[in-house]
Amino acid sequence: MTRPISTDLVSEHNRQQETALTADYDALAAKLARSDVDIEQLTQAATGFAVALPSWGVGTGGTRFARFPGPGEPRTIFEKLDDCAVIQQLSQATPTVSLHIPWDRPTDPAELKAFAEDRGLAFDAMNSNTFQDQPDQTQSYKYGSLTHTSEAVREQAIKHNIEVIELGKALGSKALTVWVGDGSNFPGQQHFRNSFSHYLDSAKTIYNALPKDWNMLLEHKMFEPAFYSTVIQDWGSSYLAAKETGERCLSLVDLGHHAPNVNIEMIVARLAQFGKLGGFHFNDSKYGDDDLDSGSIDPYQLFLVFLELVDFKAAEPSFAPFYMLDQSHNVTDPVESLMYSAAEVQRAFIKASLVDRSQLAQYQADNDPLMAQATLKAAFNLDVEPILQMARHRTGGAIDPIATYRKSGYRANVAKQRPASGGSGSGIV
Ligand code: PSV
Ligand code: MN
Repeated sequence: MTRPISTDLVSEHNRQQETALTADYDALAAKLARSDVDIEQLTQAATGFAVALPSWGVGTGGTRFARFPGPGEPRTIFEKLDDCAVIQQLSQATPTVSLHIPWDRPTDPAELKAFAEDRGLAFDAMNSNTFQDQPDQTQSYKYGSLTHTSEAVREQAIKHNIEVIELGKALGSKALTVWVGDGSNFPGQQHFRNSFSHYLDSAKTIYNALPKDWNMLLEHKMFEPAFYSTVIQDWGSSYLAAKETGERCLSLVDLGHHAPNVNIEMIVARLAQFGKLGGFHFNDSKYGDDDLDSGSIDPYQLFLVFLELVDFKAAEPSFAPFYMLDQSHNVTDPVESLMYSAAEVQRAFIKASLVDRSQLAQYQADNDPLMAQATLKAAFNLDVEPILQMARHRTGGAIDPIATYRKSGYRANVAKQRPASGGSGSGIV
């Protein structure tokens, strides 16, 4: 297997931190044992935890005002996978990559699959893109795609989604994520019911092309690029569409795609309860779809989302939503941001797993709000870093991924091989 970072360097770095880690881990184990919690079970849970990397997240992002390219940005899907391999090697929490087509369209899927496998990577959900026009297409998505008033445009968008499924089959993916920017900028511009009906028809046609062991994930988003109305703007529309489309069609929650102050964890609980929660795009935000690093603004919200996920998984052991990061790294090294973010998501999961459920249930039954929330806080306030560090250490990752990455000089090395990608124009990701 190709290891982008010298394993000697990783071992050396880990050796320097081993004594401190053992002391911290033992102290945490003793503390947890006093509450009858076995630290080893949590470390195993952390080891089994995985969140997919967005292929588009390893390049520097931008806003609609500007993009400030970083050094050594990946230029091809192969270089993107090289960066993903670094993230996986050091963090051990990101064994899969979510591709975006046509941005990542491979000329030879078998070659790409082998390239990924050689780096310890596999492919997660495939993303279609009908929110941009491509040079080779005949119809424009300016006024929509799957919901367009013109049948020819809808057909083109459906065909693209089916092509993405075919590519995904060759790559070993098991899901298609559909996000459309379709909507309107003016009251009266679009007939709400007709555009939703078009969406349902298009979604069903795509669903019919889905392999039996695949899921179709519908991603809602309140606004942008459409600023008055969006066809799949909220979890209600997403739920309705998923329910109409078919059993394996589920909703995907991107944490940045809701109105400010919306109770996202409750949306998660609702979708789960009715069997329609299919996946996540993790990120964080302060204002809108900011695509900031997971857990950087509101780690408590992330914890509360995982509280619902852990609770539902305990009730329904077969529950296995797709976890993906979807972030835009405008001012950081994307490799560092993704390693850090993966650990933040993993941390939220471990803290949620720590919550004393029977105690919480008792406080809920007794209508004791103060102690109910204190039960959550007891888990949230606990520093579980030694568990994450130990999980990485035992699986060949880095106890401190960021420090090890910086020491490796990876970014400076690839900067020599990858000339700066042109321009500082605006850039969505
Ligand atoms: C839309 O804002 C979105 O969250 C969708 O997941 C897209 O696939 C992705 O961002 C594109 O950057
Ligand atoms: Mn997203």
